[in-house]
Amino acid sequence: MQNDIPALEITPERLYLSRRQFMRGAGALAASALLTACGVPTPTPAPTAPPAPTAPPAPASRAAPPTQVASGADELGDKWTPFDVVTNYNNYYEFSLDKEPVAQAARNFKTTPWTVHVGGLVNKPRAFTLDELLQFPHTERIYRLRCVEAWSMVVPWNGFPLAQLLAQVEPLAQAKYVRFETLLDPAQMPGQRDKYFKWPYVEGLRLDEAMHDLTILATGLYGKPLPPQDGAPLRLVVPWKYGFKYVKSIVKIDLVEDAPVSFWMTSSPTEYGFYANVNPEVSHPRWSQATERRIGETSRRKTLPFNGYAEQVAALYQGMDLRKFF
Ligand SMILES: Nc1nc2c(c(=O)[nH]1)N[C@H]1C(S)=C(S)[C@@H](COP(=O)(O)O)O[C@H]1N2
Ligand SMILES: [Mo]
Repeated sequence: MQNDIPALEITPERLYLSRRQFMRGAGALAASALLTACGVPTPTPAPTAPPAPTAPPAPASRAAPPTQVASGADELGDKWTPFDVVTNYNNYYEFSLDKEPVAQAARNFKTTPWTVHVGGLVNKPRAFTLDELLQFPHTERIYRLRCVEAWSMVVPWNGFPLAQLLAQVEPLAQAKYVRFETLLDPAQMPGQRDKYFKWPYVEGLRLDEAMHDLTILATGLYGKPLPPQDGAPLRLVVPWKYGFKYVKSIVKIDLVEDAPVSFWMTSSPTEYGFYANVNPEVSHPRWSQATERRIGETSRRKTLPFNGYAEQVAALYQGMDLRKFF
């Protein structure tokens, strides 16, 4: 099925990075110096009571996945990307810098037992087992996923709002951001032996972004438990941001005072910012973000501001210069 996927029109990250890796020997890489230039403003207050979920609860059961994979469309009328594509075209640098080999490389990834430690600036720090996480009331969310590499998919996720988890630990008033960490286990994740990157993968959100009802922790897709290649057993989904914010196989969530420095900000600080809101008007330094290729389609489509979720989230950024805070 790999043949169904047209080649990327842009330079894949790995080619660029391997070039950089080559240049590093010549002392051409001075990455970290720019990190302090990433100023982050004081967050706006968190929105009040998020709207009730629209879809009926659809827990990703551990037992007997359905044999029939249903299909549908998002609210714009665009079809779900086929299950086989969603689960075979993956970005997951812990397993491979190429997309197609990830599923095979991750197939034996151990997701039980699994514990997620939630702490930092909270009243009630606590460890959640996977079974406890699966007990949060789940919903199905049909979301567009727009990768910074300018391709996109439509994915039917199963999960629960991150806000519900955060409510249980009771963030303190000083908590302004949420920091997420992927499992660090080079024995299982061969990519983590690559010294070019600083492991584990880290991502972050402003607290009000984290509390927004669109932000979910996914435990499944297509009504099945999340496959390892898609971030099992638990990954973040923030549909108005570029896909690299969707940190996979989360083991640690901390409420913090300062903006976390993400994996991609560390790896390539001039190219990847903290916010990473989908924005057709702000080009990546190496390509335009004005259009995208929906996987399975031949012609390109226009990229929508905030990936089509502007109505729900634009208010979070009122008064901010989104060219500066990219
Ligand atoms: N831990 C971890 N999380 C990650 C990545 C990664 O390399 N490692 N890649 C990100 C990127 S760039 C994208 S586009 C999405 C892809 O999610 P998918 O493979 O489920 O489509 O995962 C994100 N989460
Ligand atoms: Mo991505």
